[in-house]
Amino acid sequence: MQILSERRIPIAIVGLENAGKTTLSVRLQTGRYHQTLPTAGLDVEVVDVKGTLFQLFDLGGHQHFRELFWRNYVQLSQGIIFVIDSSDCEKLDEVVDWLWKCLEWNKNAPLLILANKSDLKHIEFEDLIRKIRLAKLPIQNPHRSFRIFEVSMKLGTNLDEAFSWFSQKTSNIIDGSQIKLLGLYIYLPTGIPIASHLFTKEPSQNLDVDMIPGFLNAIDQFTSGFMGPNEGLQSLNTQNHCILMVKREGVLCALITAKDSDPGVTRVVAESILTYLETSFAEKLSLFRKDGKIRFPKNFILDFLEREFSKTVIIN
Ligand SMILES: Nc1nc2c(ncn2[C@@H]2O[C@H](COP(=O)(O)OP(=O)(O)OP(=O)(O)O)[C@@H](O)[C@H]2O)c(=O)[nH]1
Ligand SMILES: [Mg+2]
Repeated sequence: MQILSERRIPIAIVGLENAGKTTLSVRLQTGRYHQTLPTAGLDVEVVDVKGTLFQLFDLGGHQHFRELFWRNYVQLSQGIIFVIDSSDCEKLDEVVDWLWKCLEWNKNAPLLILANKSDLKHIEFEDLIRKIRLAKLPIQNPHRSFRIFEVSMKLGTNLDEAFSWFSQKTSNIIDGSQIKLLGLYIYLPTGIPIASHLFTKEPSQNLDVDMIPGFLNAIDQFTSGFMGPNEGLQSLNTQNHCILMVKREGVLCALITAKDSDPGVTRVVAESILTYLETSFAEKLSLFRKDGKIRFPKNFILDFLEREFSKTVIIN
């Protein structure tokens, strides 16, 4: 039960450069306003927001980072926060462009739009709503939850209201969702898998061949230390499958799912497995160590999935 409460909901914070994304992330972590620097790449933070544990991907807003990272992280998030600098009218066309790209990449995740910098001279709220074509959102998907708030990250105005709504909308998001798990691998940095399960009966027929080189290449990057601290994950899509890799504290968890599985849910499962491993290793390390080697009980993770995710994770 303790593990369930430690599920981290992946949330992408997007918005053009200088919008106030990092200011938001810092405020959620510390409860205060602090001066920030532009984000080079992305920052990953875990924060408790009104009782919901969020894994925040604070993505760099410069054009270069938008093209490099946004799609990947928006696709695998279970909630999207789009921050707009409402005092900068010149960039609004670009804002609309990228907002709708994000909405196309992820058509289901709850969306929180924050019209930031309300403490400065800014565009009228109604004009902004019209400009970003918010009325069109229910046409794209009538089931997506979305709201827009006028806020000031600097003063903290309206953030309480915005996050009461958002944490409530995102906290029960995986209820009822299912993923089809085809493979599960846990690697240590030495490159040795401490758990490996392939659930398809005839791997050569059922798994795309083109997926294997990409997968091996990612494992290779992990073991040779190329995967830096901020590149906690990689995902690969092939015609029929999706591989999601999450790295934490020197352990890599790779899950292979059927293509129609929601990557956001897959990510929550991968994160929970890693949390479970961390807790178990800390508490029961002596159980795993024999003759100075780590021996991993064969069905250790499968039993965990059966216990905690029997309704979410479907194994062939
Ligand atoms: N006046 C005012 N300034 C703000 C507010 N929120 C953020 N800022 C300022 O706007 C600037 C940019 O904020 P950041 O949070 O670093 O912006 P960002 O969206 O993370 O930018 P990138 O990392 O480059 O994508 C900083 O100088 C902040 O102090 C606000 O509500 N009001
Ligand atoms: Mg930033």
